[in-house]
Amino acid sequence: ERSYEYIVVSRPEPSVLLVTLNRPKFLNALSSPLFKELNHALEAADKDDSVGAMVLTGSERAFAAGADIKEMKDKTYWGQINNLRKPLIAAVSGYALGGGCELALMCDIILASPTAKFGQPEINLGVIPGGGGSQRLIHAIGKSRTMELVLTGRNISAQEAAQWGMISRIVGEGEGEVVKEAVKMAKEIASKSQLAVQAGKEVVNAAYEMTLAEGLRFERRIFHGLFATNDQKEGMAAFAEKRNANFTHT
Ligand code: CO8
Repeated sequence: ERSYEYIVVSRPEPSVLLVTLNRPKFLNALSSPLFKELNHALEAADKDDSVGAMVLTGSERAFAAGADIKEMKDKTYWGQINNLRKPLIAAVSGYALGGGCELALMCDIILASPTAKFGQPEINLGVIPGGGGSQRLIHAIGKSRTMELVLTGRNISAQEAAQWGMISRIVGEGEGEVVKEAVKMAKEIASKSQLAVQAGKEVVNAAYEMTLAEGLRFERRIFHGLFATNDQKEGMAAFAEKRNANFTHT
């Protein structure tokens, strides 16, 4: 355990880790020290058997307004979030711009409050997205809309992001609603077989890297592999016996 300066880590449920970005004065601009702490906390939770799923959020005003423009030097620390085996849910309120939008896109599921604003304003700084935005947006919202965001730097509302399929859905009105909903979802995910959850995440993500034929073979192989687990036997027995499954994650 260590204490953090730029993030707040809590356990709103025994099985859920909540990470709150905490540089409110700078709209959670993603500095290297912040990113180091974020990576440290997420990696520790990924290894912690008591954590089933994670939620990442910011403040009401900003999820994150981008990489720290005033710093912008060593940016080699983004990759690690992609290596997490456990699901990470983004709960977005306010600005998710530039690196903040890219950080949300690195998460497995995005929930947003009605105040959320997404965008890739790098073009206004004389650069382009550098944290995967151009590539991940293509998968999420298609070419024309990605081009529009990347080339004009315009922000889109939560409403547009939902219509465009970039986020799962818009949650509630009240302050903190989106975090509550994300924690609820994380708790539900954490109640499943963690072997199946991690397998599900792995095969969905494989679609980014593989052809359809390769992806179908990969899915089939992982699916068959799960039949060697106790959780598969328990899950199917519980269904037949009309009771809740008691997964042991083995
Ligand atoms: N970096 C550093 N500081 C920031 C950032 C940022 N991205 N965003 C806001 N801040 C600071 C402001 O400078 C201000 O600080 P101060 O009080 O010392 O002046 C404070 O936060 C509050 O911000 P504002 O006063 O500007 O608040 P407003 O409500 O007026 O405006 C905006 C909010 C519209 C969000 C505005 O702050 C803004 O435009 N921010 C910058 C958005 C942006 O351009 N983001 C993209 C950054 S580039 C990037 O993310 C590239 C990622 C590359 C990843 C590479 C990986 C390898």
